Amino acid sequence: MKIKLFTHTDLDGVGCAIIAKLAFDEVDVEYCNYNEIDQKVKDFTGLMKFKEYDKVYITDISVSKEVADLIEYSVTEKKEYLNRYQLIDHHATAKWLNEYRWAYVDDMELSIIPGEKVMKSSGTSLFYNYLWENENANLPFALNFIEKVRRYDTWDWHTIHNDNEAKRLNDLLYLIGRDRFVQRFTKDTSLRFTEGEEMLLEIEQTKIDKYLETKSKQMFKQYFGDHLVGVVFAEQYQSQMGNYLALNNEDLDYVVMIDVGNETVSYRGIHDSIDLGIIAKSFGGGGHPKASGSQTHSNVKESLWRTFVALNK
Ligand SMILES: [Mn+2]
Repeated sequence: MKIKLFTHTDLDGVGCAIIAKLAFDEVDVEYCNYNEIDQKVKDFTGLMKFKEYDKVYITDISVSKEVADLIEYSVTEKKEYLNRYQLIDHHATAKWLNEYRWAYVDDMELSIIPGEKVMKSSGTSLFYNYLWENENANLPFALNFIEKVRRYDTWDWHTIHNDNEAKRLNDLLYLIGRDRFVQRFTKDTSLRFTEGEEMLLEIEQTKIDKYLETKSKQMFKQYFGDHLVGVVFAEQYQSQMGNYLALNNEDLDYVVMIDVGNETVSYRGIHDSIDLGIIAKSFGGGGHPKASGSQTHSNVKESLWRTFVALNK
């Protein structure tokens, strides 16, 4: 089977790439950010590139209504294309896509923990279970790897399990890079870190601790509507930082991390009463109630410069 995979760039999206490579012989992976996915899938579909593949998967990320309609229109042209696309996502903000027969979006799934019925889902776990049930794929047993990815992505590692291994798995991805990470876990899905990996992780943790401390000092507090928001400019470790800052500043409703260089904004919170998925959506982004993201405007860098010049005149 020749597979095309559009997947997200984070650990959960990369986890989907690993699952695809475990399940199929030939996989063309395209990693996409929220701001790229629509254009990439649109071009691919518009140029009828799906004809070159047995199956096209879109995992851990979703497409706009316009692109969804384009897919729908393209696959109904011929009967053989009807099942060519499959989108699998776990972001609650994408649930509306379930009206398309090729989309499967669920933010919850059956729990692997005895006594608990449901748990938050992840792209990787939904994709693995989907392939297991629907594609008869020859998948190895990778439950531990999948569960660590899920725990990291849903932040369950922190809020429920206190599972540092899940966090270290994510650290390792950014330390060794996407391609090496995919290669490493396609070969061996076990989480026994090698001596070299252990050392990298240890050095990294020292760096992270220092960075969080610095950013904590740089953060400023601002009202946005009724909410008191902590704002920080940061280019790294947004997930850990958001959680760290939210936990250490109980007066804050949530934390906003702006990465000017990459033109991204991350929202993190710990309060049940605030849905950051909705707040990010109002800025053209999306995500979960306690962790979401959007893009900055592409002229933010220039406006910062202009403001700086104006203020110093
Ligand atoms: Mn995910």
